[in-house]
Amino acid sequence: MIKLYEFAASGNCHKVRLLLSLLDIPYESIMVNGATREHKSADYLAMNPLGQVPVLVDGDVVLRDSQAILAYLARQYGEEQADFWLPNEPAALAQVVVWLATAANEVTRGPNALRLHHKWGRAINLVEAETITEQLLTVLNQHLAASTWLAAAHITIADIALYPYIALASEGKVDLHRFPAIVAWMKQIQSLHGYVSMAGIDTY
Ligand SMILES: N[C@@H](CCC(=O)N[C@@H](CS)C(=O)NCC(=O)O)C(=O)O
Repeated sequence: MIKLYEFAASGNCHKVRLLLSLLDIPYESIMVNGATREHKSADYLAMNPLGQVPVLVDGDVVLRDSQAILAYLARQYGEEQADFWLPNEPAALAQVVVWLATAANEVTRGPNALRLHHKWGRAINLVEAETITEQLLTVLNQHLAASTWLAAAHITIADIALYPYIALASEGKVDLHRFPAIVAWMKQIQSLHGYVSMAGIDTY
């Protein structure tokens, strides 16, 4: 059975949980003990030398990085049409990668950083994180005002990759009600069959 090494409060882990649930894939959740720094132990570093969650283990496949894990699950388990969650067509594939890169960069340096600061007291460059967040949410809202989903005419792993830290933004003192198209997008994700939430995500 697939094993997911994770922290309960991690949005990066939640995107993996969400796709596993939407695809109805059974898995074993292994909670890594952050308090004892289990993610920096030799055994854990053998799976992920960066010492981060999530890590997914599926037989011989050992994967770090939430974006990479989404891509793997999409191709390995994604419904009858293998290219539904991660399109094959070059332009559509590139659009998905645009948003996966945004999840790894602007989302991490913006809303994710603000949440780390306001929820757990992490020292960050507050002005920079607020500026990145404002620009990101403005661009995202404009994009979603014109398209129902981020990268295709249907949901893809791009939507899953962005969703958790956007939906958790209020924990970083960000008011999403100024961005109606983002709220509508979160609402449609929350209405999907198999949707799972996590502590800190409001219901829209
Ligand atoms: N790019 C990685 C980032 C993973 C990451 O930053 N994980 C955090 C939790 S959300 C972590 O393990 N932090 C502990 C540490 O870096 O020591 C991904 O998308 O999975």
